[in-house]
Amino acid sequence: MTIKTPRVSTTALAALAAGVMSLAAPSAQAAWTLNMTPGISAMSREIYSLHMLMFWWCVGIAIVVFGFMIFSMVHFRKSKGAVADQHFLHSNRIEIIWTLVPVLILISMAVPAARVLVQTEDPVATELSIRVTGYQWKWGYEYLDTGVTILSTLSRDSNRARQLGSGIDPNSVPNYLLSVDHPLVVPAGVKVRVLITAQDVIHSWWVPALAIKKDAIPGFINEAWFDIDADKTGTYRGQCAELCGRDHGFMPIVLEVKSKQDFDLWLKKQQDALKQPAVTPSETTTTTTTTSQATTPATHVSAG
Ligand SMILES: [Cu+2]
Repeated sequence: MTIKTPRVSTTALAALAAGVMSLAAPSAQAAWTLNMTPGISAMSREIYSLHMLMFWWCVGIAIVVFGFMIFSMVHFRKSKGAVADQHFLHSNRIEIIWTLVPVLILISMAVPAARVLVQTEDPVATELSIRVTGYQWKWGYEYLDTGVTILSTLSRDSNRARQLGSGIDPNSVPNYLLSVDHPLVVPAGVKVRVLITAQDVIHSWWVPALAIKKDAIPGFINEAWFDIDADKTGTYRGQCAELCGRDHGFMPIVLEVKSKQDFDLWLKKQQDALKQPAVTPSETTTTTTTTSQATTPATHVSAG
């Protein structure tokens, strides 16, 4: 007993010290992003500001209400000889005040919230439309009127590491479960409309940097839009935010934001690739049939 007790407390102390040290380390603190991100567009910043406004309203209300409660409980406690006030219970003035104050608070919250909500639902004057389709368990992106489509699946590294008994340390995989084979490429400084739907079950397309989280429902099309700041090119990540089945955790979203010029070049390249008579399976078959008399079909097929 006497040996065990100090051993446990030493372990606990060591754990506590490690915890405190990790909290104090700047790198660990950087990972502690508990709040929403202000995002990469004017709209996401609007939503962030609205969120902060509501947050500070809640903090203020909590301080006033709990402060009043705690003060009353301590100051007017029975042990100090406090007696319940009978007049306070039916005071018209106080009842009017505690009805009016919350009404005013609610109005002051509803007005900016409604303004932002109307803005988020206004996809007019968009230059580009992308249809986002959720599948079990990947995302499909179609650049409308361009013929370009992308199927975005969990990256090979993450997929291998996630397998039971893979023996791969997930910490060794960069952006584990947050990387894909083909990211969604979008232009910065262009108003883009996304039409979100699903093929099988309900998914949800969530990209925190855009402040967009919309359900993808089979048979329905949900609309959202974004206009990324011209200087915010780079890679941003999101996830499916609706429990959609066994592999729900394995259908991340990766957004590659390019400048308008780079995006146009990329799109053109994709379209050119579509136009090119690539070596298609049907072509291989033709080659195979024409050369079948030369008794070399096997090599042709494998080469194709
Ligand atoms: Cu999903």
